[in-house]
Amino acid sequence: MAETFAPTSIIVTGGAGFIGSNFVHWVVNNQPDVHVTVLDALTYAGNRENLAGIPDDRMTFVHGDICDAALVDELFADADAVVHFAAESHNDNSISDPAPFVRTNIEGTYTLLEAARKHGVRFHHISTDEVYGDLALDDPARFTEETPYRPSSPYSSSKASSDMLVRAWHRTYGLPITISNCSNNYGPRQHIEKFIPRQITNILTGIRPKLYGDGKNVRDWIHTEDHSSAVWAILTQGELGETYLIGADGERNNIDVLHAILEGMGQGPDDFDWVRDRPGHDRRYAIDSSKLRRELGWQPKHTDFAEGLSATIDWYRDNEDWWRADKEATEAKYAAQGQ
Ligand code: NAD
Ligand code: TDX
Repeated sequence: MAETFAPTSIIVTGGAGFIGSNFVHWVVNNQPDVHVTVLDALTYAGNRENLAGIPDDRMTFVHGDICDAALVDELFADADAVVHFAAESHNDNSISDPAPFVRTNIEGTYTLLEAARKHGVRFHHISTDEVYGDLALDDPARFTEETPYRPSSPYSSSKASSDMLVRAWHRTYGLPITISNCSNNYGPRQHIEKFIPRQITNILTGIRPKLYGDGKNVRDWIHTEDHSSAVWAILTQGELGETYLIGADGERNNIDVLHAILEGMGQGPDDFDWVRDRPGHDRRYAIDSSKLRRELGWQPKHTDFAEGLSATIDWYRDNEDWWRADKEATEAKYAAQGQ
């Protein structure tokens, strides 16, 4: 399908994080005419190294906060579009301290929307399937663009709030926006607080993996590179004001994913600990991405989960320098929560 919007200068917020950095690499590798300005506060989750190797003439890195209205205003004066990834992204952190989630996810999105409105910048908002709450394990349904919002955690309710703001700025002010809600991402450079890299790096450091509750919670896994290609398709071909769900038919329960990690790393199937469940733990997420596939012709490439997981395990094994310094503090935080 032909692209209907061809930006040459985009701002990527949160571009030093897991998914944002993957998107920046994807654009640099696939879109030679596009210059990227990354705006990232380099919180505990941001890492400048995630953007290593990108030539200076393709990317400008700005170390700053999306809540800094003066800085955001200055950057938006020269941009065609913003792709907004920056967020506090971890559910467990939102339960122990919701304050930064309200600030970054809601106030930060508001700050960006106001600058976009002033300068006429197109706005693609990155959101999550968690805004739809959860599904029962035996429910044949999957989330669609029509599913009502029913978020469970401080994290998902702050993301739902930001989605509402983006919609309102379109309806009221005519801001050119699109929104995508994606399922659970995996791949290289994901922070080791998250499920898959936490278990891989536990095994690499001699710590037993930790499974919450009964382990039957289902997540719908997608490789982060497929998320990036979908975001580009929506930014350039999506209809203004529309929401697109992104998913790759990757439903799996946590115990099956953990067993795949244990097997792939030479451990026995019982070599893990059951730990305290997450309060309010969503049972199942499942995405129906047929609108995105039908209307924009998008397809995931990484459809073999075993292969993607094995490459992810190799990446953490080969890049211990990237995660080692964070491991002790991350596990100390979990231990204090009984997890
Ligand atoms: P991440 O935590 O790895 O990265 C977040 C990035 O945002 C970091 O680089 C951090 O420094 C930056 N940041 C945080 N607060 C900021 C602020 N106030 N100003 C500027 N920068 C700030 O997150 P991720 O997993 O890459 O998620 C990126 C986006 O994708 C988020 O909006 C998240 O809600 C969404 N999402 C994530 C998943 C997933 O599985 N991880 C799935 C669907 C949607
Ligand atoms: O040690 C663990 N043990 C465990 O059983 C951890 C860290 C998690 N879990 C479970 C909880 C979830 O059922 O694994 C599942 C995945 O957990 P997370 O990696 O924390 O992801 P989740 O809460 O599903 O949210 C993720 O997907 C949607 C991202 O972190 C969000 O940013 C995104 O919006």
